[in-house]
Amino acid sequence: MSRDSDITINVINPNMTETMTELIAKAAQASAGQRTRIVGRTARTGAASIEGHYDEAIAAVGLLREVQAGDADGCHAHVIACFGDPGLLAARELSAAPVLGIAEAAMHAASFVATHFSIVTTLSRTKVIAEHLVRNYGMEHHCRKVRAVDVAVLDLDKPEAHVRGILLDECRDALRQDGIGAIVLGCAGMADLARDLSTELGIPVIDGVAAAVRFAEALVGLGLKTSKHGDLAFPLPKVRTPL
Ligand code: 5HY
Repeated sequence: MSRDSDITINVINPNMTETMTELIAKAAQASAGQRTRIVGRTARTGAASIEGHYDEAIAAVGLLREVQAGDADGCHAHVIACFGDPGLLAARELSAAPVLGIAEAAMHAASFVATHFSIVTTLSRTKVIAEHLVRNYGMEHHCRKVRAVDVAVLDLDKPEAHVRGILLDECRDALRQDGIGAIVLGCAGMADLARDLSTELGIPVIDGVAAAVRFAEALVGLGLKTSKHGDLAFPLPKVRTPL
């Protein structure tokens, strides 16, 4: 694929809330290059929002179904737009196209622009999921702390939740206390707040949706695809219930 041809990126919201997919797709298209078309997809099975291990487990099949649909439509890369990166490795098995999780992308972007960062996520109960990912991605050296604002995922876009103010206060505490140079936002539903918070705080505030879209473009531009040698080879043929 030559560097300047059109590409299509399949941006999947693994929860079942269409309004959240609209916010995510808008943020993705706003951060994408001129020749990139974003296709936003919403899981049709699973949970209205993903706020724990159980939600992640039941969301995975719905996510994989949308990866399959994106491949059938010839998309060049997939983005899993949920901060737990649910089903990431299974999606990489299923598809030859690059698959980016927004948590992994955001952490790597943060590590390129700051030696240390903190993550600010939604509910306290999901902090452990982000902490597991920090270890899985080898980010323990860079990530100083995972914080939570205890606002539910589906309340993030409610004006009465005062999310911007609450996030700003938590980010300011992180700046004062954690010895960091950047903040990673821990939910796809915060994608539209990153630029404004970054301007207000004067530090990089990273939204994983934008980071994943840009990294996906770079991988496609490099002509890189998911390796089909080893653990990410296509699933072995066997009897399975269809996705
Ligand atoms: C997300 N949940 O990005 C995660 C955020 C979280 O439905 N979309 C969700 O709290 O883990």
